[in-house]
Amino acid sequence: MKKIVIATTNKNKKEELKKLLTGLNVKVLQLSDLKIYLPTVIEDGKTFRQNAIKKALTYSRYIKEMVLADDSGLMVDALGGKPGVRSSRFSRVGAKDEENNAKLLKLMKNVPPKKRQATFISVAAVALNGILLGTALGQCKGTIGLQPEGMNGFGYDPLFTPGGYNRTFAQFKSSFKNKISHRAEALKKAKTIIQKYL
Ligand code: ITT
Repeated sequence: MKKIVIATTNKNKKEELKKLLTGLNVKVLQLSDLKIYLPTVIEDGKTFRQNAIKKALTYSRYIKEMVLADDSGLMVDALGGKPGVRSSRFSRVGAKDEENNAKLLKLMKNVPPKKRQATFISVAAVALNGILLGTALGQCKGTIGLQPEGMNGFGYDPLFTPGGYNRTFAQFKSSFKNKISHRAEALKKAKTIIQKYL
């Protein structure tokens, strides 16, 4: 059976990606399964796509199996698209999710409920032996709440209510988030790319 490596250092993303890959006839590995040297990838791209490609290509030069990377984040309309590619380090490098959420709420303190639209973005990139096989974009539109709600998920999930629903991602079960999320949409397309090389 062919193998694919989920190239992320974020354990929550890893769990979601693993579930979203089900159905493919492939053995899923994570970076910690590989007993090899792996470099730290500096995410200095201006777009999610640039960062996703950089992660997939960099890791795939060290890993012999196919590599799947994800670059993702939240774009808030009232903040001109911030935190964007800086989502994981919005308040500081190495910030905890709670710190990033607190910064977001502070910046949005005077933004009324009707103007709190935001979009979660995920770009998946697939690479093999230093060659990019493809990228896939997923988006999920919603709104930012006035306070964190819910205990599930990670990152900005307690603040994000997907359009058409009245609960945050953190209040839904992961199985439901994995049906409607930005990452679900990106992975559905990425699976078509992966399938061609199995
Ligand atoms: P890797 O680069 O190793 O994959 P990372 O956590 O640095 O791990 P990103 O650079 O893609 O990954 O940053 C993603 C950040 O965007 C993440 O830390 C969250 O703050 C936010 N984010 C992305 N997807 C999310 C989701 O589904 N729910 C909540 N927050 C999310």
